[in-house]
Amino acid sequence: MRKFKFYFAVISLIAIGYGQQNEAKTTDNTLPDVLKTIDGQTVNTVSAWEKKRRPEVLTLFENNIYGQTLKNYDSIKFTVTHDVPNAVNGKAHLKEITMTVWKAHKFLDIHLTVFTPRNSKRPSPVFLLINNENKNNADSSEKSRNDFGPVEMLLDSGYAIASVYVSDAAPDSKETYQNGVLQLYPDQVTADNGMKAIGAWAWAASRAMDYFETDNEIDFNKVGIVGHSRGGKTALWAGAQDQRFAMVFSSCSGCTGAALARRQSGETVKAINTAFPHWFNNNYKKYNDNVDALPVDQHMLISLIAPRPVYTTSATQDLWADPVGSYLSMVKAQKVYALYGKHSELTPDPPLPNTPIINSIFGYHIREGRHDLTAYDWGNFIRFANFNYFHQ
Ligand code: GTR
Repeated sequence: MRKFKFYFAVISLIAIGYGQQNEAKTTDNTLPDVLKTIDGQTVNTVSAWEKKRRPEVLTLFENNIYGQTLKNYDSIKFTVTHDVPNAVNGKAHLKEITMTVWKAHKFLDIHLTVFTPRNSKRPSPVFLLINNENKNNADSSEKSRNDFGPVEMLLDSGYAIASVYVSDAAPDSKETYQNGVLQLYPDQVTADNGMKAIGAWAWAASRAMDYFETDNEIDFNKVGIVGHSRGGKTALWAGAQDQRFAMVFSSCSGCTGAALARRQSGETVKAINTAFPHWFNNNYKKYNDNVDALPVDQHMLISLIAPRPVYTTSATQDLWADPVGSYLSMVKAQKVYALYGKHSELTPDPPLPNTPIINSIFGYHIREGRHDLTAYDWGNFIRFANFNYFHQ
């Protein structure tokens, strides 16, 4: 154990050194202007943003990073396979649902677990967790719950919690990621701007949204999407594409999540494309050694979520995910929110550790500790949701 701690300390110091060294290299960066159209016009109204620039930015992200967003399928069916009216010591109605999507005589099953508070008289707001870790997180077996999907904490705060397991949509492996959503869309596998695993996970989250629209225990106008790390990247992309998500919560999402790519602090585009070639489309690899040529940066991804609230988190020991860059992308997205008259409480520089920004359209904290999604993070998500849903 002691040996493990020693190695952990050494690795953390190397990571900190690496992060700081990278930081120094990249403080002076130029970002693409989110409000300047490809033909050089400046956007200064909501209407010009929504009609012209927003679709342009969305297409740039599809073509250069995450792949196409596919909405065409023949049918979708929801089957409740397990129904427990009295789960979690009587606090929850638990349903396990199989979402079956058909396209061109092929089908795919994606599993969704939903706990709704039993004592609520009205449809409940819900947090949809992109479960990219243990299959048992927020699952129906009461023994296996943990802080990654703290069912009881959410129920006690009046929220439902649902979770969709990413491997149903795309196994997280460069060899087998095609064995899911992409079986319905085989052309995507070879297209340079084709959907890959993160696109498939976001697609699955949108199918969960389709389900929420049919469940009268859920308030489908109050669906927040939550993800950690690769799930946090997915949550941002899902929220950017599918405007039915009312809020986005992105934990330690780092490179190609909330962090600005041009800072090259911590994980770089080249590093992520090398380690995880199945996450993003082929075109993204062209920027491995030329990140400045990207027509977008991640503040523009957050801008696509406007005017909906966004909360991102970082952790003090997680310099690989570039805490500063993850904060600055929200700061830089503020000008799109300002078009809608939405002003945030973000300060120009990030706040100190464990000092969350909650009562604002953009939320943020940097937590003491490591790369993780914890009860501390969830507690702040609940406070942020309460503020933006009920006290605004
Ligand atoms: C890291 C990776 C990140 C992040 C994370 C995760 O090793 O470099 O991009 O997504 O893993 O998902 O756990």
